Amino acid sequence: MTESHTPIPMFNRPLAEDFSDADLEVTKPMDYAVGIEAVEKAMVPMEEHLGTEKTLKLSLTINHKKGFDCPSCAWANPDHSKALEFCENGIKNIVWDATPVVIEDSFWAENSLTSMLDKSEYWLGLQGRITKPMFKAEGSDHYVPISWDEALDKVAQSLTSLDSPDEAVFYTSGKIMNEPAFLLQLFARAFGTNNLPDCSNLCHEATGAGMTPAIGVGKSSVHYDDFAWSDLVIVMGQNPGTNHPRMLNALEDTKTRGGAVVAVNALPEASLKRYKNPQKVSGELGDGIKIADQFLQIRGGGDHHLIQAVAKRVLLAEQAAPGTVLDHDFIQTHCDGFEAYRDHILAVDDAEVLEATGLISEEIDGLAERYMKSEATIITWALGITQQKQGAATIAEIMNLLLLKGNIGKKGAGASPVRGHSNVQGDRTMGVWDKLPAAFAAALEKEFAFTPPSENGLDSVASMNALSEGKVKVFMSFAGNLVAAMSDSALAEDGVRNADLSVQVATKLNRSHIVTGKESLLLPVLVRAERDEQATGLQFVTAEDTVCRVNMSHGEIAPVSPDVKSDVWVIAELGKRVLGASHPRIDWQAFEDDYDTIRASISRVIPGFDDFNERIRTEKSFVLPHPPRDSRTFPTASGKAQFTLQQSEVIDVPEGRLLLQTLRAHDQHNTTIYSLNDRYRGIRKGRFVIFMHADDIAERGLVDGQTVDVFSEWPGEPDRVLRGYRVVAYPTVKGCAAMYFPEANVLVPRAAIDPVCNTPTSKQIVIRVEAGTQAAEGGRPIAV
Ligand SMILES: Nc1nc2c(c(=O)[nH]1)N[C@H]1C(S)=C(S)[C@@H](COP(=O)(O)OP(=O)(O)OC[C@H]3O[C@@H](n4cnc5c(=O)[nH]c(N)nc54)[C@H](O)[C@@H]3O)O[C@H]1N2
Ligand SMILES: Nc1nc2c(c(=O)[nH]1)N[C@H]1C(S)=C(S)[C@@H](COP(=O)(O)OP(=O)(O)OC[C@H]3O[C@@H](n4cnc5c(=O)[nH]c(N)nc54)[C@H](O)[C@@H]3O)O[C@H]1N2
Ligand code: SF4
Ligand SMILES: [Mo]
Repeated sequence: MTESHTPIPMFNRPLAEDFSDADLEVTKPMDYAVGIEAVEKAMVPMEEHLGTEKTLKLSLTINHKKGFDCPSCAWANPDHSKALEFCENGIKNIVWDATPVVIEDSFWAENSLTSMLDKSEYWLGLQGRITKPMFKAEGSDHYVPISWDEALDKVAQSLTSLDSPDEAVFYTSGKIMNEPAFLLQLFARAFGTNNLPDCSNLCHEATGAGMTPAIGVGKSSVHYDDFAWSDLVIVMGQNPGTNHPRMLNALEDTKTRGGAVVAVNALPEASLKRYKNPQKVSGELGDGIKIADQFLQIRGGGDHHLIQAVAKRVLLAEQAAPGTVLDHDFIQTHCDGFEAYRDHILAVDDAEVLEATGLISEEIDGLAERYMKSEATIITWALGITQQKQGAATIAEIMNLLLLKGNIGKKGAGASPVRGHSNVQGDRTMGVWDKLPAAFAAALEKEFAFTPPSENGLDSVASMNALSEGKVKVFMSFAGNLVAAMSDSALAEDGVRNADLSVQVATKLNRSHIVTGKESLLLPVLVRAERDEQATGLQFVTAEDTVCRVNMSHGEIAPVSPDVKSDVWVIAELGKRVLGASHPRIDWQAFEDDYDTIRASISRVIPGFDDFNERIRTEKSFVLPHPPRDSRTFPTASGKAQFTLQQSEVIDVPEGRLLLQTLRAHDQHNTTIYSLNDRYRGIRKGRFVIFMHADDIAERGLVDGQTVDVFSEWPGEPDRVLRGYRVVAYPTVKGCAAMYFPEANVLVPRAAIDPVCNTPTSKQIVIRVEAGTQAAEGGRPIAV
């Protein structure tokens, strides 16, 4: 295998040589997901790129008790694993990470930062692994190599010379594991700040905000096996075939045991129709299995009204035949607030529901019938629900509906948010949060003998706003790409340029490495598949999946370079330099040498991790306690599950405008673009497309395939524009359009947030589409 900095496209044969959208191909969307070709799509490039030996080693150890945790999504392993526990998109992530292609020194000399501003995320990622710490001096347009010692001394010096610890911000994504996450929050708090924004703020923040007031816990209340025992699974605002592919196995289990699946989505996603399980003969050779027994194609942002309308039908049926519909025992024994909730829901305006959802009454009747008949219902959701102005309110409403029939703490039933990054849930459990609950603060104080700051820190949106205002001097990021992932990315870029120092701890190049503070450091770390050797030997780390199971993970292959360190090592080295003298009870050297010492501290600080080291070694994985799930105990203020009253709101879309959602293509992981294809939606070799309903295209005097400009509007602000997009006629709801994230973040106004949890409303943007004159240029669309 050659090592060079020539980009080697991995999943896109024939290649999109010039990285432009000139060759875009559009075909009919598919009506099934996965199948044997999905495995081929992943395995052939894996073998070509990594060789047979690495391919075998990685594919047999991914998601296995003695192997490593898939770095892609947070979907759970079944309680009883099969020989092969991976999917096409997990493999893509691993090949992307474990590539032998590295960035050579000549690359940095040849490519100035300014010249790379024109490049796409796809191009940046294809350059290969970062293998050396790099430094960009103030006024310079190039990164140059720097030693680890010098790099870490620079960070330490910048941090210790700040006027206040709150001038520093430490961003993380859920790509980092429990052990580094625990150390990162410890470092920030011992340093004196709760400025710990994370990708959750942009993702599932609404889930915690909606669930916690209802049941006292903001995490999934189901076990993996509950899917098999469920009578009804309602999948809302989620595209499992692309973003959680092995969830289709769990839905197949539901169907096989006689349960039903209802999908609620703005788009007719292929995986919600049929699933061909590549590990079953019927999946490989036959038609596979039908997934959704009922599909509700909902208008963007209409889910809150839908849930209220279902609840109203349930309550009316109960009134008509008292004692036959609701779970009265559960409501009486375990819940508070039922009467007020009932009166509130009975007043729901039916006409408003139809307007907001775009559904017909019979469709809602059908779902309500299914819900009433089901003895055990699971509701799952993802970003179609959370990235809305009413995100937290909708989730609170989902909890109300579940409580009506006692669907919490019952076999086959529950609330199941399906999270994003593989360890995003674990990072929050480890305390990565801009808020610091009092009990967590007290436990940190007891363990490490310092008083953590009590005032809330900055979340992601607030951090970016503070950067724009020049209030953040040091911006440090682990495993993220915030300038691309953040709403109003043009504003985000200007903000980061205000920082004195930006520090990116990362594996491969992304936009946030090119758009920097005055000084900038790029610090290369191991990927999950690589072995992590420290002073006491080989280390392992842990991650928590979306159903609260903590899994062990050890890397299998040799690191790409000896200069690539672990996330733990980077934080511990910084800890020694910045806090070594002032915080003697924090033994950074011990943490760095032996990760068992980190887990020992976690077991004393965080409930549910008792005997962490022993249990993870003997059991390899264990499920964290969840009082509502385990014993119908509700850690709310009242000690009961709480019905809450949520106000619904119909989104105002002015005449002639459309409601835009921004979403993922099949060949991307967030801001990492594996190829320019989106197979299930029929898109090849291009990303600068806008999916629109045929009538919306015609009404604007446009034609399918035409080049357009897309403007987003926000009261009192100038329009944001992306030019040079291609119109694709697509079966969306009329009035609703879709474009790919992260490019479309140029259009998301910074002020567009869910007021409850400050999450950008990335699925709810008012836009105007006009005939365009310019084509997209090079790797990037033209943003004005
Ligand atoms: N391969 C791959 N896997 C991933 C990721 C990835 O980028 N690539 N990202 C990871 C991360 S961090 C996350 S958070 C998850 C994201 O997983 P998803 O939430 O599945 O991600 P999106 O692509 O944003 O898709 C959102 C879905 O919501 C639907 N939708 C949009 N608006 C509405 C609405 O108003 N109502 C309803 N009911 N539906 C709506 C869209 O049509 C789409 O199907 O995936 C994780 N897994
Ligand atoms: N418009 C719009 N915006 C969105 C969304 C949307 O749907 N629409 N989705 C939002 C969501 S759900 C999320 S989660 C965010 C995602 O935003 P982020 O989490 O900030 O972005 P990622 O693209 O996941 O960051 C990946 C980078 O992590 C680095 N990396 C990979 N593995 C490791 C590792 O093990 N250690 C370290 N230190 N670095 C590593 C690589 O360099 C890679 O470039 O975007 C959000 N933004
Ligand atoms: S479903 Fe998610 S965690 Fe599982 S193998 Fe696929 S990408 Fe990895
Ligand atoms: Mo996410």
